[in-house]
Amino acid sequence: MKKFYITTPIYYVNDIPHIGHSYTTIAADIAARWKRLNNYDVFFLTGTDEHGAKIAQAAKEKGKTAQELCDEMSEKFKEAWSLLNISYDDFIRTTEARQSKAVSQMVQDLLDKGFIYKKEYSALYCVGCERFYPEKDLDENGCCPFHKTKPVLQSEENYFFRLSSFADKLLERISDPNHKEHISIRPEERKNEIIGKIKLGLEDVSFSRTAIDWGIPLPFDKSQTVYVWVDALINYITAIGYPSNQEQFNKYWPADIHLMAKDILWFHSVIWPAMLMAAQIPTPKQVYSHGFFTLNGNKMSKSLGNVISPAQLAAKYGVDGARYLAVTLIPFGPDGDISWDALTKKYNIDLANNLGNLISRTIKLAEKNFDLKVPQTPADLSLTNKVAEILNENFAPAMDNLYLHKASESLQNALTLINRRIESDAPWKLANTDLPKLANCIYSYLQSLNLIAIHLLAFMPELSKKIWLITGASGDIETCAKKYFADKQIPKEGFSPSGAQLQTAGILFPRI
Ligand code: ME8
Repeated sequence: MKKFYITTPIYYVNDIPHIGHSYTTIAADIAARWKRLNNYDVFFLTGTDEHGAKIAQAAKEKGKTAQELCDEMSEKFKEAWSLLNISYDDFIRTTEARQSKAVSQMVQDLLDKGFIYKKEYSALYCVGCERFYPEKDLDENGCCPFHKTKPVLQSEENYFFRLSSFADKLLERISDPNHKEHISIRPEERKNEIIGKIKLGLEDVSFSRTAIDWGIPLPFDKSQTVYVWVDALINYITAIGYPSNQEQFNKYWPADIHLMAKDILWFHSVIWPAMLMAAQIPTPKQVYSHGFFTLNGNKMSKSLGNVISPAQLAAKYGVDGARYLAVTLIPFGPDGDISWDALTKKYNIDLANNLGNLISRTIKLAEKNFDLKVPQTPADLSLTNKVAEILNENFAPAMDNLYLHKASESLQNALTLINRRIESDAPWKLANTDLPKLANCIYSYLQSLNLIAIHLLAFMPELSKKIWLITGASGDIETCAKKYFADKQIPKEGFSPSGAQLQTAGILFPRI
């Protein structure tokens, strides 16, 4: 069995989860579910980033200890992911003992191998990003490009990591797809940005802090804590067993996809692989930076009061509706803008009209004319085969490349094909004129809907199961989906055998 290890960033616990965190996590969940349906042994990791100045400051402002804040907020992330039906295999917190053990081991190893040294340093620090900024990387007002705040000058004696020695090796691995340890950075534009930046030269990076005590102490100098980003990146190997569970570590490492937005691509595609190379650990196979979105043209922020929470999304569109809409509204890759209006429009078109109406029309016809049963008719899979053709050609490749918007486009094309067929069949006229033809039509719509449900499963796990039941399909949907994705064979009698009991659908997607 092939393995697939996918990670989300571990999110800062200074604030509650919002639609930005949900976006990455839902996308990773869909990728993980898709791979499981394709018979991969999947490990899907998410978690929370709990050390550093930002968290210590937030705790102070809220009148709590840092640990109290971390305990409370990591629960909020878990609650959000439980609400959104996120099927993670592990949720890691950087304040756990397994993390401090792994971080200490890795940092000591890097020191022993000669990649860490001490030096006096003075530079501008953005607490929001938890990083130093060279002046050239600030915007025209001298502010951090992400937080729009002025970084503060910090002078410390820190331990440094010899990042500068890895420029050539990184360029080789990133640029050459035939390199045996190729690091694929996606999308292409982001890869080119990273290559361009590495070519400008890499400076060594600070690896520790003296002024921040909310962190993991350096094993070889307890007066300093490990820099929060170093701590955070190591989570990806801690969770699968580094350094003690070698067997599990070897099973899942290297990561197949580290998923995130562009704000933190540099850490994942440059600093993290360099740390791994220094420690002689294989580098990740792919670093995927999806788009960073704005809301009605604005950055989401508490002060603007425009933050959308996972609960608000789920309350408006249902959990499965929220999952589908969040990741398919804008193309997955480039930056984009989202709004409640655009989400609702897509909900009404894709889900209420194209899918919801199709199901309710089909079930009503069967209820009225065939006693709410799959009609008795010779198995005719011609329509279903056409639906399969569209999906085979476009859906699977889109999913494999994480083009989630393209996958949804292909589903919508398949639904349009079925809806057009209904329009041309005009089955509502057949009840009095041609009952065998009506039986054939309803049978065809039901089989096609089953195929749609199988393909929607990674996006909408609960609603797909419901559609499967409503349409009288036999067997467990996940087992049938796995079998279908393995051999692409629709069962001879269809998924819903003639005579099977259907269920009244109600309104699955009420129009908003
Ligand atoms: O950076 N659009 O955590 P973080 C798209 N702890 N994605 C968004 C988004 C938006 N507007 N806003 C947030 C950290 N995200 C570190 C990570 S990993 C070793 C350490 C998502 O809480 C996106 O995935 O600031 C982005 O990269 C991440 O949240 C940043 O989360």
